[in-house]
Amino acid sequence: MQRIVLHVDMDSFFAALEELRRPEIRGKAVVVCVYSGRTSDSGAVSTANYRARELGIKSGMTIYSAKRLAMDKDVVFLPVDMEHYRAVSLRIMELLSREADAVEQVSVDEAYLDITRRSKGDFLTAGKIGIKIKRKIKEQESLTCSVGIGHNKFVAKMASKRKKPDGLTVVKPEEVLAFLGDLPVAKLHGIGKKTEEALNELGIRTAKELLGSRVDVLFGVFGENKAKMLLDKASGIDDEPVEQHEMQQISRIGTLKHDSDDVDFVFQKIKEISVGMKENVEKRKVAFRTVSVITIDTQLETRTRSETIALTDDVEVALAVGRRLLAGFFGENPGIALRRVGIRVSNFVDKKKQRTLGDF
Ligand code: TTP
Ligand code: MG
Repeated sequence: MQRIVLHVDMDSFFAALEELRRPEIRGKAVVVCVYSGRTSDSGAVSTANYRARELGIKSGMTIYSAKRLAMDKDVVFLPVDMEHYRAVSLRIMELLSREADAVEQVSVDEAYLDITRRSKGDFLTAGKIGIKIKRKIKEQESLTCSVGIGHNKFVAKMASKRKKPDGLTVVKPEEVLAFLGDLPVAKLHGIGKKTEEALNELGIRTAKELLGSRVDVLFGVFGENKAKMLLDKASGIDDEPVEQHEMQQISRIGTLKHDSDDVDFVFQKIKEISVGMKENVEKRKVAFRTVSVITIDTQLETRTRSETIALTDDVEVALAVGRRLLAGFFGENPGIALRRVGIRVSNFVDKKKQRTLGDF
């Protein structure tokens, strides 16, 4: 059957999440930053929304440079909140795993899905799966993403980059050469700055020129392995399988019926959502060492409290620790009401590979 891979990449992920939970900044240029703390403006831009990108602001630049570009304009600068982004990312990855034969998460906002069986190797069906995934993410999280579909990971990745934000690009095997042909070599995923410069020195600027170049010259400059890799990229060849890595944590998050600062009421919710977690812990046959409680307050600020315990596979133990952590949270944050709450177990040991838990 024709292999089909789908690549999903969320649009301006961290900035989109900030806009979502702060209605007052929606529609403005938003820049999310990692502040190093040295001076008030030292650090780097993590991401910028599309509005801010129009001003030339982008990932990786210094906050100082971004502020210069933002001068006199209405631009919102915010610090990163990784805990919040990871919580949403987890939900998206769970959603994706229901839509694929296998999912390989490659970053907080990006994943490859093997959809060969689901699409029966048919690109029209694959395109419909792409539309469905975009709709589900929109419905569940109010977020847009860009999707690329191809016969391997490399083509799928290149396709998702083609139209952003909110794009869907399907590239059939017979279209690959035309699709890649005019792209500058630096746009081919995996070709870095140094390689680009070396290729440019040989007069090679596009994928098509790379394919048309003299193989002996490429071998001479780059060595056989790398030269072959470059030619594979220019022609869209990639045999890497979509590799599903088991997640190193299991968690559940739920929304309270009403905002609350009552330990018993909130804990009841944790108990409720732990049922799904227990099933997963049993299915995966894992034992864990760390229990965390995730709290999201009415201002949508996310905090995590964790405790490391003796190795166990008993979710009841996790619940007892969770209750203690929750009580600790309310003790230290009097008057703060919660909107959502979550529980997580992590720091796994695979029981299948261990003889007895008593070994620990
Ligand atoms: P990307 O997917 O590269 O960027 P993006 O989602 O913000 O924008 P788009 O995909 O629409 O082009 O990265 C995902 C997140 O990772 C991004 O929101 C912030 C973070 N990130 C950094 O912290 N530093 C970086 O240099 C990059 C590239 C991303
Ligand atoms: Mg992205």
